[in-house]
Amino acid sequence: MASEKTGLTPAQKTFYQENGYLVLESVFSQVECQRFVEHMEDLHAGRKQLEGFCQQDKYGARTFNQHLYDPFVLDLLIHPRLHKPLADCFGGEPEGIQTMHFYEGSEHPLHQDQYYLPDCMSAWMAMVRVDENNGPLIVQPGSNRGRLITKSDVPMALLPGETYELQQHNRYFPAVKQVFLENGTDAVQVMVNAGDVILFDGKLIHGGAQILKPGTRRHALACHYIPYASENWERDWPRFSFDGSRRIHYQ
Ligand SMILES: O=C(O)CCC(=O)C(=O)O
Repeated sequence: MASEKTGLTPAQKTFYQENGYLVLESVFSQVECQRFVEHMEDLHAGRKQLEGFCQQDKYGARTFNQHLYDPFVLDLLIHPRLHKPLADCFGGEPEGIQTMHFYEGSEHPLHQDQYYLPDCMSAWMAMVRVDENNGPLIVQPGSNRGRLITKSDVPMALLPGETYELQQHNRYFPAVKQVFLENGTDAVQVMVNAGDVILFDGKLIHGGAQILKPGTRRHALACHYIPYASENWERDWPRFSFDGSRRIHYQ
């Protein structure tokens, strides 16, 4: 298991910079993963009550920003074993800003997280084995060095009669697909074991791959971060430091 003192090796840093992602193996133990899965299943089944708990039926059953009301998830967002690897990727201090727990694969079309959260990167924590059966992450290696579609390219403002979902499907996802084609390289599926963490750059083109066995559980916690120094934050949610402190800081 990774230690709290371990940052990235020079080879890992180079891989991350070139490819835009990196798998850290066995960051969490099997016992830690199992405890988390049980927690999420207990909440899902109503065996455990937690004020604020709710699930969205969007890109597979998922929860959004659970760390704001669940200390279990907050502890993972700012877990000491992730501090140094994230700081190495950013080249500076990270702050946790968002979490999404996925009960199942998302089949989310290809996108770039920095469209939604400028300056961000992710630590995607697999709590069970994730492979082609339950819908792994699919990434285009090196697309972190290509073009980023921003809100200037595809405004978030809705057209008359348009929903957010239509804005995404008709205007945003096609724009990303265009960049994917321009980049001209293949996408790869990233298979990981329970306890592994995929670090990835917010410019990386990625999504949820096809699920071969629909209905299979795929517990994964996607945690998002921005550099502490980032002024590029326009939401009124708290930003969490790894020492547990939080601040409301936005433009
Ligand atoms: O977990 C997935 O299937 C997709 C996750 C994702 O796209 C994200 O975290 O931005």
